[in-house]
Amino acid sequence: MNLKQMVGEKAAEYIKEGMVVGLGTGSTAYYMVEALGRRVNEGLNIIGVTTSTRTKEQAEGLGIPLKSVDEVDVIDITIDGADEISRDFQGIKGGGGALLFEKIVADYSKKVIWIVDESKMVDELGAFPLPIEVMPYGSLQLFKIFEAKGYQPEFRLDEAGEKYVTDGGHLLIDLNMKEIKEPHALATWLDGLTGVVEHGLFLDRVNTVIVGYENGPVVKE
Ligand code: ABF
Repeated sequence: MNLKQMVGEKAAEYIKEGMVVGLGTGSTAYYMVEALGRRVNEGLNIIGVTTSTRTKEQAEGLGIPLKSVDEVDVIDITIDGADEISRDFQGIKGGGGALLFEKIVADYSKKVIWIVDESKMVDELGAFPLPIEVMPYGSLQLFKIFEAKGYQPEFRLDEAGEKYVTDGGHLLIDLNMKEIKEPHALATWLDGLTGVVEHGLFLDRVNTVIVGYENGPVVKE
C-alpha cells in the first residue's frame, strides 16, 4: 500500500455515523474519499462537504450524500492533504489549486485533520511554492509587487498552457520563496493586499496530522 493510501484510509476511520465531513482535495484526500465511499455503501450515514469540483465528482460517483458549506450548520471533521507541514504544524496548501474552498470548509469545521506522506514534513516552510489566489483584475500589478519583493512569482498554468482558473474563478500566482522565516507576518501582509483573495498559508488551523511512514501511519496531535 502506498503512503498516501495508508493515511487516507487511516483518517477515514475517524468518521462516525451521522457526521458532516469536509472532503479535501488532492491525491492523498482521494484515498480518504474512496474509503468513505466504501463505508457509505456498507450503510454509514454521513453528509459530505466537498472542497473542489474534482472531489465533488469523485464523491458523487461513490454515492456519498453531499451538501454545500452553506447548507450545513457546522462540519464535524474535515480531512485534507497538504503540501508542506512544519514542525509546529503550520502548513502550505494549494498546490492542488483548491486552497480557497479548502480554507473556507476548514474554517467551519470543529476538527481538521491533515493527511500526508512523510515527504511533506519539513523543518521550515517555503521550499514548496506558496500559492496565492488572486482576482484576475489587477493580477499583473500584484505579480509585480511579488517580483519586487524577490519572491519569484509565476502564474499557474493549466494543461493547455493558459492561466489556471480556480473553482472560484480566480488566478493563482505561485511564490518561489525558498524559505519562509516568519509565516504569520507574511500571512498578515498578504491578507492586506487588495486583489489577493486567499493564500496557501494555513496557520494555526489543524488539530491532527496523520503522517505516512514506511512502517505505518503516525498520528500527531
Ligand atoms: C490539497 O491537495 C492541497 O491543499 C494540497 O495542495 C494538495 C496536496 O496534494 P497531494 O495529496 O496530491 O500531494 O489538499
